[in-house]
Amino acid sequence: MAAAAPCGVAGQCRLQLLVLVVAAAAGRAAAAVRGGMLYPRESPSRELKELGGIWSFRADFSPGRDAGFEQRWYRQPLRQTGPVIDMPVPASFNDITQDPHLENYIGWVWYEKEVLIPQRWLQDDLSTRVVLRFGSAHYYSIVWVNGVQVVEHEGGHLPFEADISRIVQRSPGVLCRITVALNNTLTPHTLPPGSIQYMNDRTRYPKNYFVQNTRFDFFNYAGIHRPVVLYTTPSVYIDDITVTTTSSESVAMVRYQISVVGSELYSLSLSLRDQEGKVVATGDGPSGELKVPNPNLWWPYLMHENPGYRYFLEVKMQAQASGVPQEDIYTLPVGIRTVHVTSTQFLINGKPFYFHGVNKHEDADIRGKGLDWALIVKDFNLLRWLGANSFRTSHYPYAEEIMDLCDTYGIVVIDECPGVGIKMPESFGNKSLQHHLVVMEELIRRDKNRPSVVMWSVANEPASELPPAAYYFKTLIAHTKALDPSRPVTFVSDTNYAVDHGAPYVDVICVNSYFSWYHDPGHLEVIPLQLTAQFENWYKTYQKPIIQSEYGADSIPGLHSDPPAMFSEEYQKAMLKEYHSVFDKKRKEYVIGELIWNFADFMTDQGTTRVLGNKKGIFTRQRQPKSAAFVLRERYWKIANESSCVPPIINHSAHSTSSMGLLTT
Ligand code: GCB
Repeated sequence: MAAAAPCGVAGQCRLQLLVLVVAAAAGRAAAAVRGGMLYPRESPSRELKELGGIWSFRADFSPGRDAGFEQRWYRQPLRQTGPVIDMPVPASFNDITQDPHLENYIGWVWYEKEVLIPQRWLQDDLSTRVVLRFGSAHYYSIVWVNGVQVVEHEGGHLPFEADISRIVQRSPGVLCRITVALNNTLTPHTLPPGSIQYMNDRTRYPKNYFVQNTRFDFFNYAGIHRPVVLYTTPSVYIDDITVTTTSSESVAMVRYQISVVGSELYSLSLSLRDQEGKVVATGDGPSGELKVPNPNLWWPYLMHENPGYRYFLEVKMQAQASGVPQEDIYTLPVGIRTVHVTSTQFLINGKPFYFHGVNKHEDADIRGKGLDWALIVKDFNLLRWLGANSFRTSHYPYAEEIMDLCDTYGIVVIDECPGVGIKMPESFGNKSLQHHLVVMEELIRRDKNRPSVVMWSVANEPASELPPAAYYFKTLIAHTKALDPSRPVTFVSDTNYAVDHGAPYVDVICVNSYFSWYHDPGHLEVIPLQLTAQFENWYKTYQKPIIQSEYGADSIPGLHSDPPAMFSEEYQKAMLKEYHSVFDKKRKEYVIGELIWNFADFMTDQGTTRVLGNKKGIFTRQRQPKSAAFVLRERYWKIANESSCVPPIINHSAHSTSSMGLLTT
């Protein structure tokens, strides 16, 4: 990625101007995260207002990219400080215009929206709390409301919010101005890491020329990627709920812990309802256990005729605040399920689970990484058509709206944090580690109650052969386990088994390999030998179950070659078949999953190995199947048929779309 240089002074100064704020913030962010981050849901005590749509937007092309701060653009409407364009939210800003400078822009961009706050939210003088919440914004965000800074957040892919009650209550009836400054600069200490490189050779590059280098293989889309909402709670409110579940055949226990903010004097009552609305258990107080006789367990898709069963935990809080009674109600969906790992198996509800699924990206034409309901539902339909029971959120946490559907449909998730491309030695230092710990805290805080999430992945393909990786992953994985003892932890490795310093600390070995592609390109015949050796070496060394967490080949749809040649649809299919024959032997032993790289073609930086992006999708970026999709579909349904104890749900007809309706009910 290249851009016009930000400032006309020495390189070092330019680097500082651009990166300073992000780097300083990375240092500050080392504190543990505080409070809950419940998904905003309406209830009798909570209202919600979506702020999606058109926002005003300006990229700061000034020398140094810092005009917005120097001129304090947040103090008045953005249109008064210069030209603005319309920008959709949620969406990445990169592909919205025809301007290549904006597509490849690095630095600060500014968003603004003026919103009318409902009068009733402001009437009763601070007994209503008004919260401004961002589902995610990439990468570093500073938010002002009516010119007052309300929150600063480092990192894309995870939510952040601010209580803005006092600010909006100061000026009822007038438009409330929300201004966001967003910086997509990556440093060696951000997640993912990156670096700015200034090209000072004036015979080869124009003055002040720089590029942002990254070591990951997807386009560094930026913008307000997920929904922005305003929601209310009473001033005494349910801040967080943590639920864990255990079960035996005839009874399940739902253990809960609730935190309330705003008063010490409150009471809590809980009722757990089934899908018919019948109360199956009740409780009270901030922690305890609910006993559920004859529970309906949460089962993965294709493992049960009724996958994704969720109860609804209604938490009711009553309190007095300054003599005024307050009530808050929050309803949390709860799936009852257990997860265990043995040396050869991954057990969900005590039964062996085989991951037959995909790796995805949040990526599409025009909107980039912006949330898009039509795309989300289409993807779930394709996943179920494929017979996929799982995916990994490669290489960052996905939208909460996606995670909700995983819970609902029973799609099992390996939940990955944005620890991708950690290759530079300096990215293994304390500063990076501290930030990584915080990101895991934020991720677990957000997704801890999701039954679909069965394992955390703390990184993808780090340089785990470097000696500092040992301490780094030991600390990171121990921290993750301390935060959530109920789930196994992994990271995804492409390092040789003999020199991987992180692998001793994981519960499941996740390994990526591209035999016949990046290694021995064009030589499909090497796959059986090399893949067998890969599995045997890892198992011999660690005696832990193994997931083939990536394998794949690029294919250009419509490009044909027989005998199969690289980039043709035939080659992608042939590669799959070679891999599958080894999986079929090893899944009888300790291989517990296979996740194709990738579900769909996706955008990357430009480069000699990328043809308008990465083409390893089994679907195109527009979600049309390549030939490989049919190979995988046949295989996944076959595996599901073999292992399922419930024949009717997997009795699909190969090409019928109406069968999908049956499958999902
Ligand atoms: C990998 C990476 C993934 C890439 C993929 C590829 O190992 O984990 O992010 O996109 O290979 O296609 O090169």
